[in-house]
Amino acid sequence: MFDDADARWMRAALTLARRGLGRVAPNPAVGCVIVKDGVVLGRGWTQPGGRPHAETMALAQAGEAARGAAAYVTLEPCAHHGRTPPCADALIAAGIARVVAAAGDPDPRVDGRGLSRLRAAGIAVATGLLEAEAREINAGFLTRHALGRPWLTLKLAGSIDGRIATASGDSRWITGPAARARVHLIRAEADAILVGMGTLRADDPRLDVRLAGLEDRSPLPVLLDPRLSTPPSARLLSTGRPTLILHAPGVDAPRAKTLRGLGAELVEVAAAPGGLSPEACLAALGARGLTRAFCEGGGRLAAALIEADLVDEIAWFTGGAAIGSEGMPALGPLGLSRLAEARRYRCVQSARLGPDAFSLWRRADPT
Ligand code: AOF
Ligand code: ZN
Repeated sequence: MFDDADARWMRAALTLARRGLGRVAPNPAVGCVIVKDGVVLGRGWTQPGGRPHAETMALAQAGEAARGAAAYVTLEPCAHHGRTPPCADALIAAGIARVVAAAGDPDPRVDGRGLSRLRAAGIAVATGLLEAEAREINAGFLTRHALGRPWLTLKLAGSIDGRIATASGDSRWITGPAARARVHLIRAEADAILVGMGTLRADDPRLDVRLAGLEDRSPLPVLLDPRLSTPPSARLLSTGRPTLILHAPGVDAPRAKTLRGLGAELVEVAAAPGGLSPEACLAALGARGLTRAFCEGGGRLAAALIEADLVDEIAWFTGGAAIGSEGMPALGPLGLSRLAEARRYRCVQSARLGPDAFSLWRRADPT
């Protein structure tokens, strides 16, 4: 059904799709390439804010030449009337002869209708080419549709012995510039970045993207602040970017007013022993349309998310310092007595970044 050229064009479409990550929520990041006689006539990807869709952009580039061409799309073209007419109709109107789609769209407004509309119009339709790669790019969109919460990547950065700071809290820097640049790249592809109060107090972070050319890709900062104890002087509140603060019921009203006055958006979520309910926090982010969340600490929040089995992926950065057992551990207590009870992750990627190491771990399927 597919030949080498099909795979090559779909790979190009997947590369274009990635450009949208972190800027298109709640929409998926889709890529589209329009090809005729081995020549690319149009390239498109979902635009910031989620519209125009990838197909619209690629068709506009191809113009009249699209007649008789093939379209490679990383997701089934949409079939619903949103802010613009359906992409399936646009492909039909442009005279596209063949559509190759990598994956289906679970949005109930689409869900097979895009492809059947194309088939009904006499277009040759093939699906499933590089589907795993496409699903990987849209893990956020798919997770939100399936579970009502964003895909969650947890960052852990520690010493050679898994400590994130010395006993006195000194943590700058365990990893070097190359590892920290990679963290900023992950931030750039996230819709939201989560931290707990321990990290806010210890680091007073800005949680933005400080990579040349990607400064406008900073995700929405989300503070998990049960009792609304964020100090009004927090650097995060003076960046001019919106900040979301999740808090427990029954917080101090004047404090809420002060934080709102500084531009923060406050959302109440259910409490749980020791803080906020991790499930309720992620559900609140999903309800707000966020599809990709990146948690940057600290150890207690990380442990709570792992315990609730909400962590889809762990980005683990190791620096070469040996800190010793007085140092602060990467994870707070998990209360395990038997290893059989431990959450398991499997390594799917690893790389050396300067003198440091990076590895990516995915939730292991239950055995
Ligand atoms: C496509 N190409 O590039 C994207 C699609 O709010 P709307 O009207 O933009 O519709 C959002 C839905 O459209 C989204 O849930 C998903 O089903 C689809 N996204 N479809 O054909 C694209 N981003
Ligand atoms: Zn569309």
